[in-house]
Amino acid sequence: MRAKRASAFKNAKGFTLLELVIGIVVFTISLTIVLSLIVPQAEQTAEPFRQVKAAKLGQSLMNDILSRSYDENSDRSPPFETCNAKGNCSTTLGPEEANEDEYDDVDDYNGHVVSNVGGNYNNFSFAVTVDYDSDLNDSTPTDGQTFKRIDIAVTAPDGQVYNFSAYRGSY
Ligand SMILES: [Ca+2]
Ligand SMILES: [Ca+2]
Repeated sequence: MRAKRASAFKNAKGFTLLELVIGIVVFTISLTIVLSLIVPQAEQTAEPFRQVKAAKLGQSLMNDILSRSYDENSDRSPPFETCNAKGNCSTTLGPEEANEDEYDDVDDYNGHVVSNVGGNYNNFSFAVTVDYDSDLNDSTPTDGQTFKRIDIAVTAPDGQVYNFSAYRGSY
């Protein structure tokens, strides 16, 4: 009985080192192929999510900017006279205030850049430009002082840029 068991053990062969190495190589190659198929699909799944986030960020920024007055020289209290009526609209567009918290007219955001919004929008960045565009035609800016065009370029973490534009009239 003991002799029979010893003989059975002797006949049971394991894997040789060469077989093991070949097995590992084959496994590695198949894993690489499977991963190369899955990873791009995972990227594509994240794309609409980033687009929605960029749209939300762009829209909320635009709402915030549009809530400011048309111009530094437009009245923000009664009698609410516009700079056009007074004939003193800003000729240089940009902030008159030192801090963003104090921005009070739309063109204060001209040249405003945030390299990382942070929080829910980590690694999202944006840049704002504001210009006079009174015939509502982007190809001919700085043509009268009755409309300002606000452009926001939001850059997602993957480098994709989303552009948002709006006009603010003098009222
Ligand atoms: Ca201002
Ligand atoms: Ca200003």
